[in-house]
Amino acid sequence: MFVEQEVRSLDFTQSFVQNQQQIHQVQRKLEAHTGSTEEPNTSSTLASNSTVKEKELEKCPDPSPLLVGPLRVEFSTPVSLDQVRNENPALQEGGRFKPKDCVALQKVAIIIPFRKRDEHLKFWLYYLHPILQRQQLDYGVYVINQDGEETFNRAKLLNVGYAEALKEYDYECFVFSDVDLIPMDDRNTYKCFSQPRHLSVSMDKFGFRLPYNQYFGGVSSLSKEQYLKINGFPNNYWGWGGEDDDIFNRLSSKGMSISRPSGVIGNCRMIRHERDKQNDPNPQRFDRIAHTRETMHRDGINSLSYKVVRVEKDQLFTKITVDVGKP
Ligand SMILES: [Mn+2]
Repeated sequence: MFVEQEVRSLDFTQSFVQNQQQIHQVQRKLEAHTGSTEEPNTSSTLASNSTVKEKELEKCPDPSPLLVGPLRVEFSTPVSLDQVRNENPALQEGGRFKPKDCVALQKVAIIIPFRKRDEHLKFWLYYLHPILQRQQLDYGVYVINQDGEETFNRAKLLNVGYAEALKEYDYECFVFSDVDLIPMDDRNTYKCFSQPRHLSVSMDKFGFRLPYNQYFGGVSSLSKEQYLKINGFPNNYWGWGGEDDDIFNRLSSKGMSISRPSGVIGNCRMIRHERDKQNDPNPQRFDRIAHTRETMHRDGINSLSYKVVRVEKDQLFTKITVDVGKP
């Protein structure tokens, strides 16, 4: 069972200012380690080099000493991709990073279901890349873009992200994040725990509380083992809602419980937006949720089918455009 340390009461204004200074120090440290091009950017060379290095390097300390705590998060000033690229020079093609001085505790694929939310994605990249680097994770960012104009299918896109990320690298942990959710504290580590983790526990949208105890939406993490134990996620939730409750049902039917960060560590902000087109509430969701236990063994990663339309590699992310079919 996971027990998080109690959070001290903090003077937020003061700690923000302090944090900004610390962040700049950390950023300089990260930059000091880049600039060399000794490693050609091919996956086979990277893999063999890192095997040699990992024998010499020690494991990164847990928690990371680079963490600064509460963060200021706001969306009034737009950010550009070039700005984010310039501010994160340690990133490798495809939105990949691993710490240079120690072996990351986990290899984490971050999966973002996506369609026409470029403005949100910029904020996500702007805030998350520095946080994930300070958390000293060996990570990659995968934006899974649903092609076409059919009804949105969040959970199927998450399954696609799991499958596609594993084709690239030996990830052991998967963080599934909505594109519009930003953590307000970098101690909320985007990694996996002994139980499935719900990371977006106190969203501003819900008055910084859980909307209900079984809520598993927003941002969550599952180890590869936890994910396979539940046969991944459902592929047949078209439109808004229900798929997160289905995932919760899968987890609880397999005897797992939900781990969550405590106190202010779980605070996060959602970027305000109107409801997307082709993502109306799914009227079938209640009926589907009621039958998760019967359907989960035939509907999941074992029944996943899709077509990759396009793969784009940016310094900040790997964008995979997929045809997931229609209801
Ligand atoms: Mn939203």
